[in-house]
Amino acid sequence: MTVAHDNYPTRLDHAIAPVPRVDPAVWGDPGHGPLGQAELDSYAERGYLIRPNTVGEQWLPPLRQELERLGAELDADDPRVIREPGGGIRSVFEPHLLSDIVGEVISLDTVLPIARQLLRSDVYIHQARINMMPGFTGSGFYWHSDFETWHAEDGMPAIRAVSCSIALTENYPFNGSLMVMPGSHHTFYPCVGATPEDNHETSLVSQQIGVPDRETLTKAAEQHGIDQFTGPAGTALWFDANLLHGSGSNITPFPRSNVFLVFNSVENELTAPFAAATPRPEYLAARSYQPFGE
Ligand code: 6CS
Ligand code: FE
Repeated sequence: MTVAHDNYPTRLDHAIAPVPRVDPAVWGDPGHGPLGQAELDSYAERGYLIRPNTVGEQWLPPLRQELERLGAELDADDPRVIREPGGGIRSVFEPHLLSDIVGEVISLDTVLPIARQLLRSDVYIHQARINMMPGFTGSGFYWHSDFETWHAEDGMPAIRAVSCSIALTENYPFNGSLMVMPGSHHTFYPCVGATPEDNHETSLVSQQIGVPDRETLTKAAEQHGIDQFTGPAGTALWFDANLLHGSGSNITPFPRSNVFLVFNSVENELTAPFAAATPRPEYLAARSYQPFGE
């Protein structure tokens, strides 16, 4: 059996130097979708792109009502519902399968064509979630690369996935808005520490494994700086799977609720985990999917 070569070693027993990214940051060109050359160049360089009005005003009240409904209707012990230690809901996974309207957002002209263009292929939802970041109790997300987890624990071979985070409430500078290190996606930061069994049962609240050490984060922040994603509800932040990002806690009364749609290329389907004994559940990492119609 051929073992896929691992370009991105991580969860090691000793530290190794950062690894230059092997995969392109952008796979398509202006002829493949709605983004022009300038936007593609900016995304390739910085690892993210902000697109205002991705969902129009008319979508927001029904989407917010769906958040309320999902929070109220899902069983308390449903594993797709992650709760905040201080109370309230932190995340709901698979919202696109639980809510028709969230599912419809995926196929909007302002969403699906951009994912296909950036990844230059048909795409499927690797993971979708609503991060509620509730007022007063929203605890943050420590610095990490999503791809590091998706590679180590889900078996994602290449960096050919993109997240589309759509603000459902105003993302202010002060209510736990997403911070990114622009350009950090060009480097893969191997992490030290083996993946514990059933790691996702704790990592979705507080990620301890698969996060770069402070020296690495300090160098990355000094090299790249830190940008903050703020904007009105309806705005989308597209960001590369390997971009270092995180968010602070939210002690304001104003929730920062975003829906995250993670698109993976159909050319980049999951294999066996590269650094975990067993794959994570389907609601975190889809292994069966329906391609989207044209
Ligand atoms: O483990 C994951 O897949 C999730 N963890 C974080 C902190 N971001 C990406 C994703 O939601
Ligand atoms: Fe993340």
